Parts: sequence; structure tokens; C-alpha cells
Amino acid sequence: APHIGTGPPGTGAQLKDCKMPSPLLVGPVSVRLSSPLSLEEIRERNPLVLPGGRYSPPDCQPRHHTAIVVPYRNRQTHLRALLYHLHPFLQRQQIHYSIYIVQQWGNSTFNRAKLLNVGVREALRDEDWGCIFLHDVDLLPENDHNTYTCHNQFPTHLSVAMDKFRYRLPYPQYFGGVSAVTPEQYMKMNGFPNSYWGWGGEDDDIAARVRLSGMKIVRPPVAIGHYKMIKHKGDRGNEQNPRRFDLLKRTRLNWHSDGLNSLTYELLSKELQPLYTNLTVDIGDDP
Ligand code: UDH
Ligand code: NGS
Repeated sequence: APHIGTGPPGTGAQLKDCKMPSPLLVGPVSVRLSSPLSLEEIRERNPLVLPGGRYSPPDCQPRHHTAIVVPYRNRQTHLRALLYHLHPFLQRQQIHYSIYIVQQWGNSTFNRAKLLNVGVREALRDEDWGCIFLHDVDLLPENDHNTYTCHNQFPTHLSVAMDKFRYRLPYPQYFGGVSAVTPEQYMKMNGFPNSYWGWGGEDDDIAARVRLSGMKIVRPPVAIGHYKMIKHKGDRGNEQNPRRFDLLKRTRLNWHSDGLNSLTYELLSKELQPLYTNLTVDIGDDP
């Protein structure tokens, strides 16, 4: 395990626990969407970020250990905008964190939930994360009081007020965008479904699993959970999934057998980039 949160090497001095809430928080932030900086420029602005996109506050012992998992394919400008905002945002929260980009290899139909399963499993190989965030690449948090930490009992849904839904939930059970689980909560719900190829429904399935496994969803106040979505068109290879409604009728029957316990994939590469860990994965194709 890395030497994290302690004093200068050799002194053995323990840092004091980080204050709660973090004194670095600023509240609402204005989010710049157009022409994100280059990766090199973002790196220069975040000198304390270590290879793989890891960070731990230098002056205090962090109370939280969060992995950010981003399902990804072919969204380079969105990725730069996310990294530009998220690194300083998480540093202001004084969290020990790491950012994982889970990139679907090849041209098979996109599968967001399966990529999230891969990200959780691979992140937990690295470290004993206390909290795992499931984060769309095109969503930028607008208020740093929305802390990237987990509830100890229940899964959290963070993106409760997105600009495209006029800063409110589109429907009460909505669980898309940005959410978070502890490893224990994740195991209790058998992870996420592997069977949703293409756009739609997988987030509703995950929300159903939360309930079916005896948990509920917790959320920050609407005034805090503000996000800007970078506008974009539907992606090639992620067309609406015509089977999503049939699949959703069967979540109750299938959640025990489709999920963490049936996950198969091939990890093609793991690269420690300056601002993120890049996992390239072959998750197969829609059967
Ligand atoms: N994603 C990619 N690449 C893709 C597809 C999806 O990286 O080709 C990731 C990305 O993190 C994205 C997330 O999966 O934020 C969710 O996919 P999405 O952006 O397609 O879903 P969203 O609901 O947007 O944000 C819908 C856009 C138009 C679809 C219209 C269908 N009615
Ligand atoms: C629901 C989808 C969700 C989706 C949400 C918001 O209808 O996956 O709309 O979509 N559920 C089904 O299709 C069953 S959005 O407005 O972002 O395009 O997240």
C-alpha cells in the first residue's frame, strides 16, 4: 500500500485528521463548458495529482477514500472538461481519491452498467476504497458542498438537479448520471446488470436492485446537487436499446444471477496517465 497521509518520509509523524467540513470549500462554482484546456495544461494546474489520477491531501489525514469510475468511449473533449473541474473540486473536499476511466474497446454496442462493474472490480484491486462513484463523463458538479463520499448504509444518488432537467429530478426513481456505493452496498445488490446493451434502462435497473436488496436511495438536497451536462448528440454504437423495457420487467427475477457474480471481461491494458487511470477492456458484444 502506498505511504499516504503521513508526514514527510522518515519522520513517522502522523498528520491531523482533516477538518469537517473542509475549510477549502467555496459552495457554488461556475462551470466553463466551452473549449476545455489540454491535458498538459490541466496537469500543470494540478501539480499534486500523482500518476493514475491519484491524490491525497498533503496537510491532513483524509477521512474519505473515494474511487471515481467513469464509463467511457470516444468522448475526449468531455473527458478534458471533467478532469479540469473534478480534480480541483475533489481536492477542495480534501478527499483521498483516484479517477478511473473505463474505456470500452472496439465497436460493439456500448454497455454502461457492465463497464461500471469492471471499474468497481479493478478499482478494488488497487485499494480498499471506502466509496465508489459511478460518474458519467459529461456531468460537471456545480457546488462543492456536494461531497463525493458515501452514506454508510445506503447507495447515494448525487445528480439530483441537472440543468437539462431544469434542476430537478426527471422522475422520482431516477438514478442516472452520478451515483455512489460502498463496496458492501455494491455486493449486497450483486453489482449492476451486464445485460443492458445500448442506451437506456440500466440506471433504472440499478435503482430497482437497491430496493430489491433491501436498501433505499439517499440524496443530497436539490439546492446542492446541481450539475451541468455537456450537450451532445446520441453516440454511434449506443442506440436506444429496444429490449430495455422487457429487461426491466425481469429485474426481480434476474438480479441474483446477472451482476457482479456473472461478470466476465478481458482487461486489455491499464495505464497510469498523469490525470487518470485508463482501463481498456473487452466486454464482448450483445449476444
Ligand atoms: N458514454 C461514452 N461513450 C459513448 C456512450 C456513452 O463515453 O459512446 C458514457 C459517458 O460517460 C456518458 C454515459 O456513458 O456520459 C451515458 O451515456 P449518454 O451520454 O448517452 O447518456 P445521456 O443520458 O445522454 O447522458 C443521452 C444523449 C442522447 C440520447 C438520446 C436518447 N433518447
Ligand atoms: C428514462 C430511461 C433512463 C434515462 C432517463 C433519462 O426513460 O435510462 O430516461 O434520460 N429509462 C428507460 O429508458 C427505461 S435522458 O433524458 O437523460 O435522455 O436515464
